[in-house]
Amino acid sequence: MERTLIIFKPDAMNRMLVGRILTRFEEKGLRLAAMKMQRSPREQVERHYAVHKDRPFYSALVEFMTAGPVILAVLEGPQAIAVVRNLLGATDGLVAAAGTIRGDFGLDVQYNLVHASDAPETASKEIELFFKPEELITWDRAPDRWIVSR
Ligand code: IDP
Ligand code: MG
Repeated sequence: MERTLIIFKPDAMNRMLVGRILTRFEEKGLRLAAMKMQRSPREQVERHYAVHKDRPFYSALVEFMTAGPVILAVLEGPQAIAVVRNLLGATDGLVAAAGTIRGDFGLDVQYNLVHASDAPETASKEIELFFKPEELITWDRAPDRWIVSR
């Protein structure tokens, strides 16, 4: 089992796509371990995207991610990090494959709807940045025995 952090970005919130996108994750079989809505403090967004601080799009990205409330969630499942990245598709909605979330719902490289962790080390750092340990919930979900056989 792996956990990954996802953020419904302000464009997904304002375009009222959160429910439809969350449904994709649920339909895949991924299980929520945490979820909350917040206005992200600028400093937290800057830490989250620190790896991009020298890129030309960094300040616009921080502006975007603080332009309105977001929904944060932790999803879990086998290889959840790669599974969720595959569901999202390429960063740029213009080139993301049809059938992926970004490919189906977006046309933009910045406004690409959802963030998802890209590796185990970043996932645990990001979960720690946005959630307190007691906000993470381990639970038995009724259909799980029909979703994962191993
Ligand atoms: P990812 O979200 O697919 O991992 P990253 O390369 O890590 O993509 O970039 C982080 C975020 O920065 C993207 O999700 C997107 O919102 C924004 N971004 C990435 N590349 C560009 C760009 O070339 N122009 C404007 N914004 C960008
Ligand atoms: Mg990234």
